[in-house]
Amino acid sequence: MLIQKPADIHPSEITPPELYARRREFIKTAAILGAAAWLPPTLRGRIAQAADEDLKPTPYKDITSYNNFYEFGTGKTDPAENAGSLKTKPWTVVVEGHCEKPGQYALEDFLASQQPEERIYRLRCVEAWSMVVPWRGIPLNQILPRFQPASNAKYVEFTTLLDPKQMPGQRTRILDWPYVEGLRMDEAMHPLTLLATGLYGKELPNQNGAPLRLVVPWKYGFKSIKSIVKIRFTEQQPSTTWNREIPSEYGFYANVNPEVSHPRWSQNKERRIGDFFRRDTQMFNGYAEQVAGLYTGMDLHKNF
Ligand SMILES: Nc1nc2c(c(=O)[nH]1)N[C@H]1C(S)=C(S)[C@@H](COP(=O)(O)O)O[C@H]1N2
Ligand SMILES: [Mo]
Repeated sequence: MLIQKPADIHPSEITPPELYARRREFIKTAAILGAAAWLPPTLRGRIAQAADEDLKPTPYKDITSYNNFYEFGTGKTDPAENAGSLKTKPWTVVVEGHCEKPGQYALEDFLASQQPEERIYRLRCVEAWSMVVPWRGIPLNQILPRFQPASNAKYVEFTTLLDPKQMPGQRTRILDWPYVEGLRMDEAMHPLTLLATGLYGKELPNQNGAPLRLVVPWKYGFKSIKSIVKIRFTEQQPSTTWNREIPSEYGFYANVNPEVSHPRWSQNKERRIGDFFRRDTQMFNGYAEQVAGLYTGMDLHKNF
């Protein structure tokens, strides 16, 4: 696939990274610098720069104009052009499956007026491009317990709105609509897993999955399902859109893994939108320290 020529970055579009950077990232940078203290100043400077660069938010313009949202077309600029007409208010989320409190919830009730957090995450697409997004969202583990999942709820399935009138892509058969994704319960409950309601401190633009979109930063972007209308607790592993479409290429787990190639291309490098050179892809997209434990004892070549 083609990578667009990076757009010019206007200083006015750059929100100071420190507004969004999490404390943990500061600590990480501090740790890296601490460890680098004995290095010659020039090299130390370069390492500091690398740590900052790694989480420097991609410009708002790029995050909101270079998208994957097949419900609005398969081109990268289609969602920004076509998603404007999606009606996101009012919005209802259906909760069903193995839980004590199933039902239809108005979005506000579903979120239970919880205070969203601002978090900067890397987003790595399976097509080997990446960006850094300052999300606004609520950790999924603050939402799911309210529905009291049963002990046999082993997985969570997420479904996107099905409405061919509003979503022109659904009038074609490029995918088996509606878009469905899923997580194992422990992945869904991991503190990094977010239900995003915004980015750059603003409401989520439609092309980025308004009004509610999943963000699982250690997995390939296709797990981050957009415009969610249904959450279902299941006992069996859900059948997910891309896995159903091409099982040899897209696994259920879809953890970012530079050691496991896609059948048609390597996954060990990525191009950050706006960069010229490619950079190394990190295990679990750089979140190994936090999430590797979820997969101990699993063969990640088989469970790709
Ligand atoms: N409903 C739905 N969700 C989706 C997609 C889609 O086509 N439909 N594309 C996925 C893919 S492949 C990626 S890389 C990310 C892109 O998110 P972004 O456009 O906000 O960068 O959304 C994911 N979520
Ligand atoms: Mo993707």
